[in-house]
Amino acid sequence: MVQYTQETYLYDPNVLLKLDFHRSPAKFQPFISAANPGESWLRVRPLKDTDYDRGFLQLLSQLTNVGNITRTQFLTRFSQMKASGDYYVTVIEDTRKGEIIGAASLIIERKFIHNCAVRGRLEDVVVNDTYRGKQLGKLIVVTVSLLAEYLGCYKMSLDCKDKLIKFYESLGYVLIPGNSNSMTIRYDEDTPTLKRNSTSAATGAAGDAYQTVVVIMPFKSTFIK
Ligand code: 16G
Repeated sequence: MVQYTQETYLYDPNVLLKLDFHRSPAKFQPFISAANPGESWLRVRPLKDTDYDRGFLQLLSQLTNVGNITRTQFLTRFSQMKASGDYYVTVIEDTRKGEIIGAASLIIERKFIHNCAVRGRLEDVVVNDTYRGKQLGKLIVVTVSLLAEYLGCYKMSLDCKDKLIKFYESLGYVLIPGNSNSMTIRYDEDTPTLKRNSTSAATGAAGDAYQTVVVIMPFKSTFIK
């Protein structure tokens, strides 16, 4: 384990304490929030530069292919995200073990439309499946969804597998009739140059189709200019 003299958050952790979980249509039983996640040993917080040593990447590998990322690569990407100010990678830590057990990212996209609005994208949602029954999937998604609203996004959207539509619907996301398609073109991940040698539309296996689900924010703030 590497010893750090100082740790850096990706974004200000205090913002998470300002979120009003009563605004979410999600039903928490019992009621929990980012500030009070239900167990004294659970902590909802922004990603830290030290989370390389807390199993963050191993957790992401429960979602998709992560690759062998070195500490330097991780820290470089972390710095780029922090400098941009538009990445809100949020995690749940089991502080007893110093291990990241849940994660979700809000990415802010800056637009010209809607009076130079900002929109949110919900990405890379994953919860360690050995922590089932603690509402942590709901907790991490609601946290970043409320964060998107707090930051002034006019909408937040996500791509998910069909089997997850019910879950996201219970948190306020809707399939917009006539406008719920997610289309993808996949590029060769092994080609590190801009010149790609393979471009093919991803069709996915039957029953594995992706849907776009959107939540429209009930109010707008002007937090992000
Ligand atoms: C899902 C995730 C997306 C992630 C992708 C990885 C959510 C809401 N959606 O679509 O964020 O990046 O899976 O799959 O978490 P890929 O490796 O096929 O891109």
